[in-house]
Amino acid sequence: MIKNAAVLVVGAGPAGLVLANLLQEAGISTVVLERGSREHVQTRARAGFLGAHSAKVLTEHGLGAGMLHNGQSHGTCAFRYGDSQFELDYSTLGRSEVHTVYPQQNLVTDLIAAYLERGGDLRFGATVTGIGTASATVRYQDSTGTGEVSGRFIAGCDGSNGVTRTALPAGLVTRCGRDHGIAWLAVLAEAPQSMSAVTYAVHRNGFAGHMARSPHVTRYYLQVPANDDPAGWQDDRIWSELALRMRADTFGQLKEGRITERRIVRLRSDVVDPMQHERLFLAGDAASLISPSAAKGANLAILQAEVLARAFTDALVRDDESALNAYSRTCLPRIWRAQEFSHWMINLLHGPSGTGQEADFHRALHRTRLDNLRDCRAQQDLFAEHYVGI
Ligand code: RFL
Repeated sequence: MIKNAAVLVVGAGPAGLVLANLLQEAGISTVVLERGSREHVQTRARAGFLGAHSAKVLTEHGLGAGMLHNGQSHGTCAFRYGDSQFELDYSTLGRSEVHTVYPQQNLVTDLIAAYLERGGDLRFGATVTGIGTASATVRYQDSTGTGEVSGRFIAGCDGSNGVTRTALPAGLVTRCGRDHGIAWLAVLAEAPQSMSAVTYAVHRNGFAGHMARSPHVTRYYLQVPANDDPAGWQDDRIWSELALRMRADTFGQLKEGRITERRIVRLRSDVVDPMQHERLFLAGDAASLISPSAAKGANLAILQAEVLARAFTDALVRDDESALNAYSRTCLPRIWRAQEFSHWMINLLHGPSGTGQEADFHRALHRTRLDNLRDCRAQQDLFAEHYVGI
């Protein structure tokens, strides 16, 4: 039996946990229902790059101790293409902001600990199966059977395959999106970073990426055919393909290590508009899935959780629902700005395939786009502003 609370939060990812912590800080009762086990959510490796705004939100609300202590500040990225490489020190470009590298599973672990330490009600193994948007009721299933819990509001923070977005009535809500037709083999290696910067390599065989996660763990990406089987990618094959696309012979060998994760990630994006109906409000991937090409998903989730926490607080403490009514209007322009930049990054990182005059034409345009970023200060400032900002 789960006790009723003012806000029922579905999902304990970055969106749900930041929201629950901020509401708890404002003295608003919450209950978080999470399908997975605590161990599952605390070990789910996904994001790693937190933008300046995310770091600020976490720090301002006393949730940033782990990030500040163990995270690494990161302010450069490099592009390799043809036989050249250039580096952008984005900490000195645009708004002179940096990323903090802090693995998402560590952040989720910190947020769970903070919420529970302050007496939060978080139910693991509780799968939400139905939503009453007008009554703010949630039906769930856990090890004891099925149950129902009521509140004043529901926050749908259960990701892009969750149940809350399906509760928005089709006739009143539009959902647009696309499968970019591109897949990455996402790899985690028990190895220190091979380069000092995030490195994006454009190669005829496809894109390859290198990103730090911690002093002992590095994330790599390899563009692969959309229906590829990760089991076909043995460690040796991964390292040799990475070395080829990263031009390791020219720019330095990769620091290899045991590969602990290999999974196919399809690049997909979508946006739900509006992100709210009656008493239900979506945040994070539930509202908008964004491809990982520009590392925006967790950052958008934190931003929306912050906006939503403020709006719920206005409604519940000050009896003012104007911010809640404007929630979608407040968030959607920022979501679209992040979507636009992520889409631009997809085009920058993936060269055209095939042969023939048309492919050659697109290849030359693509190379010129990279040259422009290398040579044009105005482009670099714009890039930096969108790359770290939200
Ligand atoms: P999450 O993290 O998916 O959490 C949703 C939670 O809801 C639970 N759930 C349910 N609970 C109860 N009942 C149900 N019916 C439920 N259905 C689902 C799930 O178990 C889960 O715990 O969503 P949230 O909070 O919106 O956070 C979004 C981020 O996780 C996501 O956008 C990022 O990971 C995207 N992303 C990155 N974002 C960044 O900002 N920077 C990065 O560097 C970055 N790298 C990445 C990424 C995503 C990746 N993948 C795997 C797609 C790298 C990768 C490889």
